[in-house]
Parts: sequence; C-alpha cells; structure tokens
Amino acid sequence: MAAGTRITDLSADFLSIPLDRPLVTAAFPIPAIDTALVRMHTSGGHTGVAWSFAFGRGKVAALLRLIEDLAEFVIGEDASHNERLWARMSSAVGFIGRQGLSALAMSAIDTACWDVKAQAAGLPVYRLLGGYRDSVETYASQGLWLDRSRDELAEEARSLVEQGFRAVKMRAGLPDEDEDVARVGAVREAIGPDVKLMVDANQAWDFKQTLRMADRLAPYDLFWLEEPMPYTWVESYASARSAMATPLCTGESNYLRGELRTLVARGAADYVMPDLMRMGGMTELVKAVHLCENVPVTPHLFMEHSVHLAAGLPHVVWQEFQPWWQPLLEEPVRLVGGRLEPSQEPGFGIRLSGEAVKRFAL
Ligand code: SMN
Ligand code: MG
Repeated sequence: MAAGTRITDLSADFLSIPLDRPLVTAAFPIPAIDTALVRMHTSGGHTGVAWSFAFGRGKVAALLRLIEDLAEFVIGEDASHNERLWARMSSAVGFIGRQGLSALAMSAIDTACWDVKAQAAGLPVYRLLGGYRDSVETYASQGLWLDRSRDELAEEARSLVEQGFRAVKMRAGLPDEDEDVARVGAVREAIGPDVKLMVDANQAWDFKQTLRMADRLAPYDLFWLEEPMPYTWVESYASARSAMATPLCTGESNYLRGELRTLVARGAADYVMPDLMRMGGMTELVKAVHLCENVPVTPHLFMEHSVHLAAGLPHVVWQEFQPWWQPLLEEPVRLVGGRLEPSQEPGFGIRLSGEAVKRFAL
C-alpha cells in the first residue's frame, strides 16, 4: 500500500444545516438539511469527504448508526479497492436490504473512498473517470418552491438569471392545476424565451393528469417535465413519454443500477436523473451511467461530488445546482457563465470549513 490509502479511521457526524426559509415541494416540506457527514482518514494522511442526508432527525440518527456499523467492514482496508469494499458493504446489508438507508450509508463511505483514491493518484476525480469536459451545464434548483406567490416566483426567477444561470427548475403539483399553469407562465415570462425551464411535479399527478398538464404547459417550452407520476409507475412513464412532446425526466427516487436499467429498457425517460446516495455511491453510479448509454443522464443534487461525474463522462449533462452544503465548504463551487467547473485539485477538491462543521453539529 505504497499510496498510503489504508483506511485508519472513519468519523460520521450529524450536521443540521438550517435553511433561510423552509422548502416546499409537492412531496414534503423541508425545514433544514440534516446530514450525515463522513470523513475517512488514511495511513497516508488523506481525508476523504462525502455525505448523505435525510429529512427528519430520527432518520439521520439511524443513518449514522448504520454508517458506523459499515465502517467496521472498511477500516484497515485499502480505500482504492472501492469495488472490493462496495461488495463487502453490500453483502453486510444483504439481510436488511440494499435500498433505503443501506444505500445511503454505503454511498457516503464509497464516495469517500473515491476521494481518497483520486487524492492518492494526484488527479481530480473527473479526470480519473474519463476527463470528457472541463465544465458542465447547470440549472438553478435552489428556488421557485411551491410556497412562493406568483410575484415572488417571477422575482426569484429574474434574480437567478441575473446571477448568471441559463436554466432554472421550478416546482409544480399544487392541488389547483390552473394555478400550476399560471405559475409556469409567470416564470417563463420573467426569464424570457432563451433561458431553459424545467418543471418538477414531485410525483403529484396521475397518468391522465400528466398528459393533460403536459398539454397545458406546452406553450411554455419546457426543457423537461420531472417526476410527474409516482416513480414506480414505469409503464405509465413509458406510455406518457410516447404521447408527450415534452421530454420526460425521472430517476432520482430509484435505487441502485438495476432500477435505472429498467427505466431505460422500458423507454420510460428522455433524461435519467440518478441520485448519488440512492445509487449507493460513486462506484455504482458510474455503472448506472454506462447502463443508460443511449439516454442522457443528469445527476440529482450532490453537485460537489456529481459535477465530477458529469465532467468525466460524455453523456452526463445538466448537473443540478443545489447549494445546500455550500455553507460547509472553505471555497464555494465554481460557477462560471452558467456552468459548473469541477475542482482541479486531487480528489473531489472539497475542503471543509472546520468552523462550519462545528457550528452545524448537533
Ligand atoms: C427535490 C429533491 C430533494 C428535495 C427536494 C426537492 C427535487 C429535485 O425533486 O429534483 O431537486
Ligand atoms: Mg426532482
């Protein structure tokens, strides 16, 4: 182990990162970003950093306990053997199931392994993965929530464009369809015809409603319509997709690569949106991307890590910009001309602020 990548210790900390204003989606309200932060230490002095999160402190407490349990399967091992360690962890959670909290716990540990591995290789992760591009298109996802009034939406959308974003995502899925349509109209008017607009309904609609809303929203030229129906309705997604002109995006709620392969095999999506933590970490996420070869992939959340995936591999596009974890970092992510640039430092280039970690610790 010349590279000093033997894992000597792994810490898991409970952080609660407050939001200025609770987020409201069709699925749930979100008062704070409760996070399980993993720091992996090695014999060579590397620190691998990754995190998973959940809404609700009890869930994050359970997640932390599971991470501590899985740490026993990796401490003393070499972080660069990420496939071996993923297989060990996967086998360790086999009895309780590999989805849900198991995937979330594995993800933080596995992704920290990639951070260590790339640091030891002296390369940013995106170059280790393939180094396809040096910057990635991104869309603003930090605003335009369901609790905003129409006027607030328009003002917020304009401010995002002023900040340099060339694409924005808003939420839909209110009980009143007319209001949803009017809100999309208000945002389109505020951003003008050239900025791209995505709409996320967070599984609020049924099949007929999805087709109806796709029709009613057609004048506003949506770049994609995201999760209109319950995410498990794969056949309905496939049927809706063939009946709709608007591109359909889903995948953030799916676990592990097999579920994404099913989405693609059934023709259920024009864009597949894998979530780093629901995939069980970078090792599995890379495989998922390759299984989705004929469909563009757009990573969900976790921009600090997933921007490296999007920069590294050719058909990964449109990294979501969601700054929830930015308060933890010494240096913000680089947003230049509406594009995200992965760090050129070895690893993911995530430098935690010790002061911020202390301040948000529970
Ligand atoms: C979303 C994900 C997680 C929490 C709130 C909203 C949304 C997205 O579905 O795609 O960003
Ligand atoms: Mg979504």
